[in-house]
Amino acid sequence: MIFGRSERGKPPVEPVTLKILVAGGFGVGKTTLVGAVSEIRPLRTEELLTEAGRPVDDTSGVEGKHTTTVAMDFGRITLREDLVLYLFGTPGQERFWFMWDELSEGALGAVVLADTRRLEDCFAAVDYFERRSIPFLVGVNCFEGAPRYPVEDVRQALDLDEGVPLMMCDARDRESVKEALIGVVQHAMAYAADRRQIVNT
Ligand SMILES: Nc1nc2c(ncn2[C@@H]2O[C@H](COP(=O)(O)OP(=O)(O)OP(=O)(O)O)[C@@H](O)[C@H]2O)c(=O)[nH]1
Ligand SMILES: [Mg+2]
Repeated sequence: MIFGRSERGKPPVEPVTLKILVAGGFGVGKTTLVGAVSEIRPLRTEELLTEAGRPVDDTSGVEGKHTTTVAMDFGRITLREDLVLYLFGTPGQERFWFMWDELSEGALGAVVLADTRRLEDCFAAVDYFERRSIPFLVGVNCFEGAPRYPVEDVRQALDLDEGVPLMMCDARDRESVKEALIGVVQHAMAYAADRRQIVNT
């Protein structure tokens, strides 16, 4: 780099940075998802699940889980040279939901993770983004041993609007997560374009 120019003579690109939320119910794999794709060491705010919390922390289905997010996860992924996503994982437990308003400030869109064994746990997140008109995509995190349903059935069970994309994913798999993130960005762009058209007509 000489005088701000790259060696090939092209001016350096200033990447567009977008903020994406990763939301959903307790233990659905939000922290796992951010960790799977982040190219920086993700910032985590995990606390141990304790005996005292047992009555309120329902770990059925994720018995191997020993910690929970109490504030947020933070990670970053460069999708293209000129497109960087900042990922903000929300805490799943209801008692930490006051963080969501703060985290959703300026967000372009969200991934709502769902677990087919506890689908109802993501209703609150779906509702949250619908109410605030924040575009979102539902990612069904395919845990081993969890029943698999056709996409259409899950969509119906969640009572999703037609325009909301839904896809199967694996929160531990970088490529799968990347695909979901690209899906959110595309959906959010299309959503913004639609809204502009409505405003202009
Ligand atoms: N088999 C399987 N296990 C997963 C998958 N995603 C997450 N896990 C496991 O499920 C547990 C829950 O993961 P977390 O990423 O902590 O969930 P979370 O949504 O961040 O949880 P909270 O922040 O407490 O709401 C962990 O023990 C993960 O190792 C998956 O796709 N498949
Ligand atoms: Mg978490």
